[in-house]
Amino acid sequence: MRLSQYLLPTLKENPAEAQIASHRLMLRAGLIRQEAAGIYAWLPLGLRVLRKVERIVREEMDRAGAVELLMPTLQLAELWRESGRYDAYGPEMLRIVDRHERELLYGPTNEEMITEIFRGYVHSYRSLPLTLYQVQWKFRDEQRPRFGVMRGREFLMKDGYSFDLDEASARRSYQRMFVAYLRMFARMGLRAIPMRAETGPIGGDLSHEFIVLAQTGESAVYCDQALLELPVPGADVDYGGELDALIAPWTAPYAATEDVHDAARFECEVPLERRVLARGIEVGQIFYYGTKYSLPMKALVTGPDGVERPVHGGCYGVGVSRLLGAIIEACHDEQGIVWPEAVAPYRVGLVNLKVGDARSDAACAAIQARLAQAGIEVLYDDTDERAGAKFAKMDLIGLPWQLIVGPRGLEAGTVELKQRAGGERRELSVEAALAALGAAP
Ligand code: 5CA
Repeated sequence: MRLSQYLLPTLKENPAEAQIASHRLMLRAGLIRQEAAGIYAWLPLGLRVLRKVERIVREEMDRAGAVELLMPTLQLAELWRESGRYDAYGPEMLRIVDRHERELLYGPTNEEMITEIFRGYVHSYRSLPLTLYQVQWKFRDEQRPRFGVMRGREFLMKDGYSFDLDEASARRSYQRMFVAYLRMFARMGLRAIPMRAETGPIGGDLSHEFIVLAQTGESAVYCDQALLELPVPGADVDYGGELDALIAPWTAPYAATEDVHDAARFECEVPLERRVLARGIEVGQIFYYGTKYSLPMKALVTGPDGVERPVHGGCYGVGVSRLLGAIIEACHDEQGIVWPEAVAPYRVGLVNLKVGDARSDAACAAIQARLAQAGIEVLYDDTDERAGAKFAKMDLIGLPWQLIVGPRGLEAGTVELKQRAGGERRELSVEAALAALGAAP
């Protein structure tokens, strides 16, 4: 992609309304634009990151055996009256009336709708367990939308829902999601720690929040240092097998958000030198809620004994748009964002220091073609800005690699390869630079 034909509205100054680094950098790097309080347009560069995060989420959900579908953003109020949540949900729910005076709402979550879909098709234990998920926009009319995409009103969520015949089987579905979550956040370059949590308006008796430690996090959290060092399960995890042994090291050490924190237990169980008192960002939450929705909504399945019973459910949320904020909080420096490779909008930024110089233009065009051939995503700065501005912009948008090409270097037969993380620079021949990026001849 050529920058001269792109939309990348970067800002030199810090926007006054942004209080935390990720919000500042998302606005400055031209990733998002605020359209209303807590409502954002995703600009081209931001959308690319959002798509990469979504992709990792999908890959790990699919690996764990979940099946994707897509539900509408608008739902009938009737459906929520069945579960009793229409009135209970309060002012966070955006309520809408259509031209036929029918009451609708913009979904803040989808337990009711997925239960309605499930009961329409599934009636036997033979079809269980079943875990369905979607990646869809949600709306919650938060009283204080803030910190950009961290607490938005419209936000992108991955919401998954499991259906099982009994509690024991439902707990296994919960465990599969638990492991999938450990993997997906690690792949994005984050360490997310599962912490016991309250269930709130979703309901149920078992819940974990997945928390990324960050000074700017919204909640205070308490945990054992051991959780910061545990290895994350590999891609070869057997989701069909027993997951107890894999999960135990993550659930045994103390970890709790402030809502459920027990200071006496914390001090008794965790030696002083291993106590972590920090703030955290909740990037996901999982719940087992049993028959909370299947009972009132009559989602019944027949067991092997021929007896009908309400299906056992759990739900599994990931804050997909919030994750961009969390990743930036964890991965930035004074100059800007430092994207982990797995979610970077482009892998390489190609900088032409002298656009209009025939030799530089030709070298850049050839490099761009070679990178494209090797399937490496490249953003080519072919604008006529001065070098200093180009360098600052590349550092701000945080692509993992910068390939800097100018007449002086070409004269000597070299280009410069800079790694954004750490800032290491190397003068290399074009071929060596391409090889270093994985684009061998
Ligand atoms: N029904 C369940 C999960 S399927 C649910 O709604 N869970 S939740 O309320 O915990 O939301 C799931 C995730 O969405 C949260 O962990 C958080 O990462 C993200 N999220 C929640 N509210 C917001 C918001 N206002 N802005 C951005 N992300 C949010």
